[in-house]
Amino acid sequence: MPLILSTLQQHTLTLKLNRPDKANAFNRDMILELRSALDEAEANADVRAILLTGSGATFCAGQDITEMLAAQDQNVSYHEHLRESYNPLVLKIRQIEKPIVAAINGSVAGAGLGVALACDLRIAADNAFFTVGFTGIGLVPDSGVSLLLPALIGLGRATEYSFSNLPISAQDAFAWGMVNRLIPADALLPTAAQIAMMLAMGPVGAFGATKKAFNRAMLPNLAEVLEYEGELQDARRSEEEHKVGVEAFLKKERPSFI
Ligand code: T3D
Repeated sequence: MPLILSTLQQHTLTLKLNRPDKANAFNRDMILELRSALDEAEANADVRAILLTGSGATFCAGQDITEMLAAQDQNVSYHEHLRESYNPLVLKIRQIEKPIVAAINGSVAGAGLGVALACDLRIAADNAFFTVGFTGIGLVPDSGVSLLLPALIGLGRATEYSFSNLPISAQDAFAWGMVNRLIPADALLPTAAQIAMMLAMGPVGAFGATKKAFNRAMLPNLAEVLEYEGELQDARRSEEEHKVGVEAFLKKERPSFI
């Protein structure tokens, strides 16, 4: 079963994260498949807009925590993992000179939030939830979340929701500017596809140049921030808080950090 489902219609490539029984959490293979789908989309002149969404009831739960546990056992550096996985993925989403729309069909957390925030537009189902996620397992926001979240909702709210790890409702996300449109859940995909197809019919060269201008104006330090997140994440990796958070998640318990 492919981990990324892809369909091309009216110059719009829909990419669907496809691990619905795992809340579309990213494992290594899914990240690689998404990266190569984006590389192909970038090179294919027939693709003029990209729509990213999730299968089932969740957009994406971020890094697969069971895989993270295996990486712990094998002593794999989180910094190296980020360098090979989410950092190039987030940079690619920002660098592709074509509009990328995220259709957020349910909960989104962790690196899934980073990927959604890196997209150009976010169209969310009215029952979607946005959880920062990282601190819940004793980690630091990565995948660009430490730059993109405060840029979109302000430092105060970004700090509050990173610390509390409480979900942000779609309604608040819309009111705070993190989401461009709210759509009733059953109409999300057709509406988001229509928006992406309209963009595909537009001056895509100018859209690409606009992205470059916004990247330069608002996110000139994105690559450096991704590197720094990796450094911090590596330090968090060996902390007791991370162990406690992961164990609690796997046991479906509330972590006790004291
Ligand atoms: O180097 C590195 O890799 C470091 C990088 C880290 C990047 C990160 O992304 S860290 C953050 C990881 N993600 C999280 O902490 C989020 C954890 N998940 C959640 O908070 C919730 O699952 C959601 C808010 C995303 C969705 O909630 P809900 O109620 O819709 O679904 P659920 O019941 O919690 O999850 C459904 C299933 O997916 C469930 O499995 P089960 O019980 O049906 O067998 C759950 O365990 C599984 N699942 C959810 N998230 C993950 C996951 N399995 C593995 N990894 C997950 N992240």
